[in-house]
Amino acid sequence: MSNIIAIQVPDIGDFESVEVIEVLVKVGDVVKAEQSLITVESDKASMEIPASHGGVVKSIDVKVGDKVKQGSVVLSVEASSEAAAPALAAVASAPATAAAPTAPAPVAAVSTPAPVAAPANAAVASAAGVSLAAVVLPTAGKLEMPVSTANLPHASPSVRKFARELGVDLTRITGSGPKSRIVQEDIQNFVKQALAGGAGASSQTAGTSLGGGIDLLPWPKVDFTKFGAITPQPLSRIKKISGANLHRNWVMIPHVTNNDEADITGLEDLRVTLNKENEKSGVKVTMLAFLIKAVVAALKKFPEFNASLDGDNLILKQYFNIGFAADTPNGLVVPVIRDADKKGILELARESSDLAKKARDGKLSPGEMQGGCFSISSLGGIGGTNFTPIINAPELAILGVSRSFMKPVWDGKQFVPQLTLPLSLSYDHRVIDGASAARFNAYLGSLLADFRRIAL
Ligand code: CAO
Repeated sequence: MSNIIAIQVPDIGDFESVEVIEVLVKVGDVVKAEQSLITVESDKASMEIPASHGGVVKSIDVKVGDKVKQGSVVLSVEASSEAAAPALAAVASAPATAAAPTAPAPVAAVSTPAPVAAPANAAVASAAGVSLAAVVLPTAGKLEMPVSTANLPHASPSVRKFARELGVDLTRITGSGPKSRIVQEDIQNFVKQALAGGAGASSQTAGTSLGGGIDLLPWPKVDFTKFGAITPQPLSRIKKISGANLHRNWVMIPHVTNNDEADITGLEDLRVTLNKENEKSGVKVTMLAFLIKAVVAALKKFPEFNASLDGDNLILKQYFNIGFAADTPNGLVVPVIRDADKKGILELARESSDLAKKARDGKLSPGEMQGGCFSISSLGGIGGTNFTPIINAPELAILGVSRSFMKPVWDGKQFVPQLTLPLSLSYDHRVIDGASAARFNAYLGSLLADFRRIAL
């Protein structure tokens, strides 16, 4: 024996009529007593209207946007005689066949239990001054205004519950519903974004909740033609690849840059002399070759710089492959000089020059850009005083070199001219401390100031 029960909106307190903003069930659903059926919203609060009885939903009498008040029929359920009692367990165990149509039965009009409320907006929530628990706990009798002293986002109780189940902090979400209300889809999108962002970041995000994700505003959409003529130009293949890598590295690695200066007065004299002596060899000795040699010596002294992070492990490398940024017409590439520790200055100069030419001609093989331990980005031939080079993951540091300049230095008796090379060392602060970076950079400077130290 079953009967049809029309479930009505109960006493909702001082509210004359409220708008239906969500219908949470559909025809054919088996609902339990106390289960939320619809969410309604006044200008002050949103609340869920729960079922007074369990059963199978036979018809739904409201839709989103309708105005309802106390006594409005929300929907009808067909309840068996046992299920008609508002006992949650009885309905929960009702067989699926309960959904089968039966002969028309008398319709009994009943009101639902007291609604469950949530604040319509933060201002109301904080004005109410009650505890946040009221948002989700059923209240007896009339609607009580829920609350919190904090700014609560605008979302219905069911959406709040959904967010709680997923551990999502609603204050991080911008609602796409009417009056910026957060709807279930906003939470699903937020979780999707967080998962997509976290997928490539396993070691970095380990132990971080979704609340620790990067929650950025959407990229500005501007119709540039409103302001003048434009010419769209696709990014080169190299720019697309290097851009994505640079972006990941910049976002995922906590960069700090230590700036220092090296006295290269003597080294530049040596370089010029060597080039004069080697004029016929066809190999031009570059500052880059000296830098590679000095960097290898510094990496030997500070092994944590010649390493990569793998989860909680530091992978210390026993080899010394040094990459250098090469500017090409199509964008930035980083060829790698392998086993730089086993090569002399002339060999390093020749190899870096060959690799830079190959890079500019677009002829580098993938293997020639792999296996680097540390990179150097030299803008010295172009200009600048200092800059922040972006670490080439999974390396832990990169040396940026700017244009050398003459500066007067006091030697105790007089000012003497000093050719000075700016060194900008960016390092991964998860592994390398500021003091270690300062020591590495200062040591590198001391090697460049007196290259004989490399032999020590
Ligand atoms: N200070 C002053 N002059 C410098 C210098 C410095 N730090 N470094 C190089 N120079 C001079 C050279 O002596 C050379 O002068 P001459 O022609 O009179 O001999 C001139 O600048 C050109 O040098 P170069 O840059 O061609 O040669 P290099 O070996 O120093 O560098 C390479 C080679 C591949 C690093 C360079 O060509 C290059 O591509 N640099 C750009 C790297 C880049 O884009 N970095 C940014 C990446 S984003 O972080």
